[in-house]
Amino acid sequence: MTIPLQFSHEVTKARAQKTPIVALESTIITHGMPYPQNVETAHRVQEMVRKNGATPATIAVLDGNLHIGLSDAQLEQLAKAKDVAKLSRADFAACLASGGTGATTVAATMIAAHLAGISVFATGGIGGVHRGAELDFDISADLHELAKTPVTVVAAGPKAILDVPKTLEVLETLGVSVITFKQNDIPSFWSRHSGLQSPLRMDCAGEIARAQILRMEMGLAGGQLVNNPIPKQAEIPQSELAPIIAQALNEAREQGIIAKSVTPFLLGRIFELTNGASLRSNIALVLNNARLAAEIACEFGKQA
Ligand code: PSU
Ligand code: MN
Repeated sequence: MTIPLQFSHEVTKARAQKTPIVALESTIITHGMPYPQNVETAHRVQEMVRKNGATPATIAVLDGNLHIGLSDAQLEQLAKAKDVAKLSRADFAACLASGGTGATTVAATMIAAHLAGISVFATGGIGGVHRGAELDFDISADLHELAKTPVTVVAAGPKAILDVPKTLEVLETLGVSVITFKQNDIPSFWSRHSGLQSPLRMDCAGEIARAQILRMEMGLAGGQLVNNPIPKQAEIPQSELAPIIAQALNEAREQGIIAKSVTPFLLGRIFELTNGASLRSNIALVLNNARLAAEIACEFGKQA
């Protein structure tokens, strides 16, 4: 039996010509942003990757096929679809087996990227240790995937809805390289700063690619998390967001939201409570991450 992989035209061409490719996830499209901003953003992110010298490969499962790169029509269909599964390591293969349709989270996108020979992946923010995880054990499978799969993930830091110090502790335990781009402290998604010291700092894309290549040559499993701070003009200061996040978290608790629904619920409520400002920031940071990921992918091409 073989994995039902389908490559888009442009990804097929990039593979044949061995030019840089950047993987992009699809949960941010189906569960992270409302329509039509989700599909508009997906197009802009793909364009940003192309403009910076790489080919975008948006990843999703459509009718039991694992797509590496989506056509415009497939992207539109996914962005509008309701009841799309949110796939992670646990349910990825089952979705393929049952002919289902699912969006890939950071964890599932890393798995797919690795299968397709793609070393770099751009997203918004990774999942992590949720606040109160000592009671409900809600720790994103994204963290374990970073420990296992050799892909460099460019994000804007752990989402501020999480317990960021605990997320950093788990990443350290799992041996994941946590690198912040061009600053000393960890960015926290909608805000540039968290005040928490980043374990590592790098200032150039070439060094980031080299560290991943050396990691693989040394036989160290797993990838790297690159935290790329949101551009200054697009950030929402932490002090402004803190009460809104607290309210969204309270509502989630009161309404008994659990498991996979927690992150989409919180992102949706924060969007409403900030009158859409959180979405504008989210779009700006994803674009910024796509640019850096393309630069890193180009460096992989030169060094590998
Ligand atoms: N980044 C965003 N929006 C999102 C996500 C990331 O800007 O919706 C998604 C990613 O797919 C990530 C997932 O893997 O949220 C984490 O979900 P959970 O906390 O349930 O593991
Ligand atoms: Mn979770």
